[in-house]
Amino acid sequence: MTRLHLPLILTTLLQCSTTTTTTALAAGANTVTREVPTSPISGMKPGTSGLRKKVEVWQEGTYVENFIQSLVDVANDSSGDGDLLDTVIVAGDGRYYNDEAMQKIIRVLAGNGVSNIWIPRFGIMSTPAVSAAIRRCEGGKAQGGIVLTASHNPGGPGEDFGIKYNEALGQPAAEEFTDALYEKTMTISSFKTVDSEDVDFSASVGSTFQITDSSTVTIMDPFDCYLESLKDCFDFDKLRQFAKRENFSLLFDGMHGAGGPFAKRVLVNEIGLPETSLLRANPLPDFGKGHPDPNLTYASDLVKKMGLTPEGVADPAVDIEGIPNLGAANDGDGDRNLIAGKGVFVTPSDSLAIILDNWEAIPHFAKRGGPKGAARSMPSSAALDVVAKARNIPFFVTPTGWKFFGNLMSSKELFDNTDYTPFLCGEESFGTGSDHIREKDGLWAVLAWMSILMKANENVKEGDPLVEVKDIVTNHWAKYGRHFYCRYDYEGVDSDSANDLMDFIRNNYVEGSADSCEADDSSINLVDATEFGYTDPVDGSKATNQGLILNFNLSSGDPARVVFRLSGTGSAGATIRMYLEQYEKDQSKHDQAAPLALKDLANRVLKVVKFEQITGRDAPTVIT
Ligand code: VG1
Ligand code: CO
Repeated sequence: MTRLHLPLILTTLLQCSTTTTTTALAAGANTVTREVPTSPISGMKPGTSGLRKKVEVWQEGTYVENFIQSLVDVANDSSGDGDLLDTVIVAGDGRYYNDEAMQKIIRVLAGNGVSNIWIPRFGIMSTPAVSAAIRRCEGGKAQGGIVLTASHNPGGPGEDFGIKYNEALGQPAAEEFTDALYEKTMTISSFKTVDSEDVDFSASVGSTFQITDSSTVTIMDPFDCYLESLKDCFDFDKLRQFAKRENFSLLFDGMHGAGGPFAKRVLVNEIGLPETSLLRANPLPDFGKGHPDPNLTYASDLVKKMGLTPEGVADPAVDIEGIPNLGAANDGDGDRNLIAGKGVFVTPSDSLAIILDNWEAIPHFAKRGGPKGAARSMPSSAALDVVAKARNIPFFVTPTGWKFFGNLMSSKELFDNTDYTPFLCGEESFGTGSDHIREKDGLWAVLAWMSILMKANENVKEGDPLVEVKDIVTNHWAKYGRHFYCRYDYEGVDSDSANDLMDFIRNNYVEGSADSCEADDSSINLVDATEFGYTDPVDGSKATNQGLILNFNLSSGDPARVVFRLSGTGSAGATIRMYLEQYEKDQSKHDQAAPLALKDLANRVLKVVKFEQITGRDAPTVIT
């Protein structure tokens, strides 16, 4: 099945232009293509989202060239109709090695005859902005985007670098593409490149660099097309008014990732919030030595400023008054989001469900009569399902990774199947988004929550106390029940032990029986266990081994669930993720901290799967 180069039949495309001025700067015109012999390098298998390795691995020899040549070959092969890769965006999240890798990529693309190479000014763009630019810039002319990021993984020497590819509709490359790419990396014998000079990424927008007779680099505006797509989703005029309200304030933590400049452009320049609303909005190659993952542990500054403890509950020692109404953070490439209110942390699974239930507040949905489809990744909580059922919205449960949402969102435009747009989807790992693009979108989530707050305060007079995030969340739980949720991550586990754990669960409880599990005095009983597999409802493609699900029964009669998965985004060893979820309909019990509410379930499941015995680990690295 070919997915590249299908005729674009998008109706909402805007003619965002990449060129405003054209200064032809000859950096190496007439440069002759060289074919350089190389040999396969093992381990270039993309994971959940692109290929991530230690930066030193990428720096070695022709690692970048081998990977990019293989990528170009697959893109060309998969076009099916001989329509070769012609227009490509290359952008990164600004992490260490960004610029050097980009220069190498430009040469390989030019060596392969790619005519138009679009580079954002300074080389930096968030992942959602790349997705928007592929879809909209110059009428959706780009056939793909090469994104240099390891997302939420730390950057700098000794840390991670990564590359992922987005296809013609702005969607992360499907498994079919990445599998073929991996195959190519195993058989590669040469790559094509040119000996051109470096391109100056700081040149003004619209500058063009002639790399060869047939290849040009154009410096593009990173913001325009993305901004247009957000303006289609939200009412910027009204948000600007709301931002002026005397008792409204917002705090956004860019974590020194690529999302910062976009937050500045959108929240400050467009919506009019003061610059003091931004923390760490300047991208840094090592993310200021931080871990650019917006969760309770790594976004600890913001969490504290929102009046929260590291467990995500209100800190009684903090006066709620001085706290911003809305707090948010992005990850390294700006596609994740953390949402908090005064003394309240909104779990990503709850955030998704609440956005669905409040679609009337978001013009992208409201002006088209509400969402026609919704989806969550399997390990995310069932909070979304409950709302979707109540509101009669078709919903889907997909494997982990944004690429699995792509077909659902493009069902009509790619396959002439059922139209599920407008579409809302998300993951427990702080990812939320809609069909305005084909990636999760950190800023979109911030504007969605600001829009929800704005609507909730429509009739609140200037100067009166505002309806807060906390009110919205607690009302939601009262209406639908609460899905207590948290995730334990065990990082740096020895790969064999991690596989042993999965095998133990699979052999004993999935293929064996839940009865083999000894009861104890906790009254938390294993009901059954399954392994998640997925058949894409749109194109029928299959994904297997997508996580082990253990279903429990609590003494209250409410269901509980624990999922085990191995991470596909790490660059060394294994990370075991354990996702805990427990439903509670009794409103009087909704006020507990999630990690506390889930403690008994955690203890029980760790015993059931003999966790410590098999992995040697007695505590998680991070609880989110
Ligand atoms: C993790 C998350 C997953 C997310 C992926 C990419 O994958 O669990 O939900 O889609 O990261 O997000 P894994 O395989 O490590 O669990 V990002 O913002 O790092 O591109
Ligand atoms: Co990311």
